[in-house]
Amino acid sequence: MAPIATGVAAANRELVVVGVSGDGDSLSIGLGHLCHAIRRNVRMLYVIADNGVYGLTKGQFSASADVGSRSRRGEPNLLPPIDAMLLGLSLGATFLARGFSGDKGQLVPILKAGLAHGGFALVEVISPCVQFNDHEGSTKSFGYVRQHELQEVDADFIPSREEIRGQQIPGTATEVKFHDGAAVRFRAVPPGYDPRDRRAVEAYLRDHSGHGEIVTGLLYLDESVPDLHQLNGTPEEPLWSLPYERLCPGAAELAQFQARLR
Ligand SMILES: Cc1ncc(C[n+]2csc(CCOP(=O)(O)OP(=O)(O)O)c2C)c(N)n1
Ligand SMILES: [Mg+2]
Repeated sequence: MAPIATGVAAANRELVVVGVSGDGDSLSIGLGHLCHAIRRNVRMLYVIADNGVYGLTKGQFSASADVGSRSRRGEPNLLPPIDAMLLGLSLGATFLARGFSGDKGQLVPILKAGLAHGGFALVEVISPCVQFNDHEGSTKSFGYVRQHELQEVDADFIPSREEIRGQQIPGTATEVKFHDGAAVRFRAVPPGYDPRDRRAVEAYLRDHSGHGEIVTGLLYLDESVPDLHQLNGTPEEPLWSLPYERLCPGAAELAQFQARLR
């Protein structure tokens, strides 16, 4: 997604560019692409729906999986996670935020702020996978349904459960329980937290990572960095609207250019 979004954004300043990706796409398979979109400060909102697995390909660990976290089959993940926020900080990202898919109260303003940011806004949304419910003994597990279903149409099955919601209180940890008893602890940044103090932000994130809590909120903001358009001097008008005469320098210009290379 990132290279396509970068091209779209570079070619047309008038578009509002929003890209939605996964943790596998962003932190494993497409990590290089994400890194360079951050470096270029592409004017876009980049949302990572982070569930810690490659959901589409049946639940292998992604690079955001925590050490010791177990797969559906029970194997533990042994590799250390890549923290998208710390990654962003180290690459010079200008807007970093983390939210929880079950806490709209916090997430909606974060997404609005990301859309208003004049550069690359990275929002990681912790989005627990519905397959948490896919355990032995459940009559809504994939296995149970496969055994009992009458296959009339070729469709997959997602068990339906009550929506899980949680409201975070700034500065405190909020525990969110899942239907299978698993829990995730979120910590919204405390009042007075300064998202412009890069060193303090990094120290805060490092202090809180690895203790079973997920720090959320607008974590880092820098509005002083030029975006891709300022850095590359892209034209004000969308590329598609430029007339042929402006896009093509002409034969004489080309001959002059080639002469310089001889
Ligand atoms: C370059 C490349 N490698 C591998 C794949 C195969 N593939 C398709 S989806 C996927 C996992 C995506 O995981 P994630 O981004 O976390 O999305 P989720 O399904 O969890 O929402 C993989 C490995 C691919 N599409 N492209
Ligand atoms: Mg995923």
